[in-house]
Amino acid sequence: MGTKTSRPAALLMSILLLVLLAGCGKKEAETQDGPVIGFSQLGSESAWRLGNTADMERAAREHHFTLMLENAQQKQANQIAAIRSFIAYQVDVIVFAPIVEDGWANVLQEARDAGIPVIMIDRVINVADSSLYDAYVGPDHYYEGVEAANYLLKKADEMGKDKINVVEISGTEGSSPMLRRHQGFRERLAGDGRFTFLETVSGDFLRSKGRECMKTLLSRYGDKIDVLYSHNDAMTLGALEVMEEQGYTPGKDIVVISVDGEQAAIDRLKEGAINCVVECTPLFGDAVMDIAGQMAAGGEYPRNTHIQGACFTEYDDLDDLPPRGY
Ligand code: GYE
Repeated sequence: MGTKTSRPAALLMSILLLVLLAGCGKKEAETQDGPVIGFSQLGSESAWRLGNTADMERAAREHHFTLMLENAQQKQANQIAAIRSFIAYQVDVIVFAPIVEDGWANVLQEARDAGIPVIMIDRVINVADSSLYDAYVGPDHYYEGVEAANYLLKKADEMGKDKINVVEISGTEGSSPMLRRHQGFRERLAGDGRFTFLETVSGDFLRSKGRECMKTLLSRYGDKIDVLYSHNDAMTLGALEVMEEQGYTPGKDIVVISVDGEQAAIDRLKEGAINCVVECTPLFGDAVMDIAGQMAAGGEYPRNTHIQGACFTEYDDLDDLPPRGY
């Protein structure tokens, strides 16, 4: 794969560099030795995302790989441009976290035509030919929705009501966590007559929009709301502020279910303001770099690596939970 310096030649150059740098420490030589990874990160919308970016940078450093990082600031067009620049640069491996599911076929075909392997991380895409990407590393967002519903089923038994009104603040429109967290939740609860789904509004995974969404939902439904299901902690934290400003006690007046597991949300879960946080860890940089290393070396690697999360609820003892790291 690739039109760059051949492996033996690269190896020889590295050895020469190592010999030359032996007297002044070999760290620099090592960092130049590994493959070049072009990484298109989708944005910086949440603590989850910042944690993911930082973990990818750490893992690349520790693997002695060179990471070219482009932040798309929440725009698919920027991601496509970044991937094209990685192709022009002839990186060894392309990694991307797709902001939405649709619209990737052309640029992935270009990467394939250039002979550059592609690792999709975090979110998934909707493409007719799934061989257009070579590997996936990330969570299973459908299962996260199911986990959220599993908690709610238990809570509903405890509540003992025969009518429970649910509102939902969803993530970025057309993104796989938004679509799958919704779908998994709804499918798991389907057929249980206790639940009424009042409305789903999109908060784009942003804390500020989580605030706005909660304001809208409270103005429309007020005291009728029994449960908030929010697709990420950032939006949940914004929504909690609004509930408190309006005199509600989150966790009691309104059952709050969130996804991610960032430190701030776990703190509010321990206080009782959130009832359940489905964990979705962003700390999978090592798995990505291991696969990238194998790809660059022409070795074997798994096509799908699913990162399994836990589910933290008000029923668990969380005293010994280590610091979250994001
Ligand atoms: O839940 C959210 C972030 O794609 C899993 O994106 C990720 C989601 C995560 O903005 O906080």
